[in-house]
Amino acid sequence: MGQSSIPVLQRGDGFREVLPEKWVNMYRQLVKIRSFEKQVNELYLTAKMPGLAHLYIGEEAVAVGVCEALRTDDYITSTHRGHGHCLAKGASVERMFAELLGKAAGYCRGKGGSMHIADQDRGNLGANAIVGGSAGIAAGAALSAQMRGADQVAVCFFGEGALGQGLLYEVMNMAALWKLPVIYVCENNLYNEYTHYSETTAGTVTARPEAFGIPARTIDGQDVRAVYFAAANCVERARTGQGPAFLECLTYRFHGHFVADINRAYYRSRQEEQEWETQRDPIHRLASWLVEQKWASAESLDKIQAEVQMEITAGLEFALQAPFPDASEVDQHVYA
Ligand SMILES: Cc1ncc(C[n+]2csc(CCOP(=O)(O)OP(=O)(O)O)c2C)c(N)n1
Repeated sequence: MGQSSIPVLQRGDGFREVLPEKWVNMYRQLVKIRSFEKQVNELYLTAKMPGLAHLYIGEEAVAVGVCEALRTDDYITSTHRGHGHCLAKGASVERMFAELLGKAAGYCRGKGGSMHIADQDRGNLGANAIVGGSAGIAAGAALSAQMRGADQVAVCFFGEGALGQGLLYEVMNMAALWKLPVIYVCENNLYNEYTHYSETTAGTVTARPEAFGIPARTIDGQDVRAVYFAAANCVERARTGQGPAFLECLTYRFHGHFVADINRAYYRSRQEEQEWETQRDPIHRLASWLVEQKWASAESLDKIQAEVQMEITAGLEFALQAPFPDASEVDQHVYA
């Protein structure tokens, strides 16, 4: 298939079509993910959480922009850096903290932890510790929707590190051939663990889906407005039987690869980190825009921050007090 026959994804610049309340709600979602993740970091640093976690701080606009374009019954598949996807798809803070702390009230009865949270009531088919592993699950979910004649779509979130996994190309081929309603969202945060992606990735990211005839766009993943409109465009195509699409979202994780990756100087500079934190913070960007549009005041945004913090504190308190699963169920709900 030649380059010229690839359908073009629209730009979708009609910001004013979206009600102000929706943008304000997106602000709340961004703040919720940020506050949740800060608390997770704190739990790790104070040795209250077993295991580890990969923080999503800095990348929040990707999950929020995409999930705001979805319905509750649409599917997502997630990654090892999945808390943001979960929350953006509507997961409860209480049950997420409970899962991280190994409590029975957690999404997997405390037996999955950070990298295995799934929330099937909201279409979240789960985080995945296998880089690229969720690509097959997203294709399966999209195929099932197509076979049932449902108009659900499936979003496959993955980091640019997954571009090195063969499965992704196998399923993109099938998705293109069968016009599956799947949207590939590549969160390009520049680093595969501690290696810059330019050292692992030949050519461009978008040339890869385009080789299968899948329309692709590179967008600013720090701008929730750009993400939302691009995602809404892909969702509409997929829902109306026009097949898969691919978004490369340029983003950055403000923290380390995982919570213990504190000294990062050997693979990226403090100056680079500071530039992203000060100039490309998705929360600050949306806040400034909302104030500029007079759709929110600095005070009303502060109030949202305070409300979210209360929700996080209450969710954590619930999880700290919650019981562990009974020892008698140690071999239940697990597969080997
Ligand atoms: C199949 C597989 N290979 C290697 C790993 C170890 N690993 C965990 S995260 C990671 C890097 C992933 O980078 P990327 O996909 O860009 O996601 P990011 O961590 O940047 O969000 C690697 C290699 C793994 N979990 N799965």
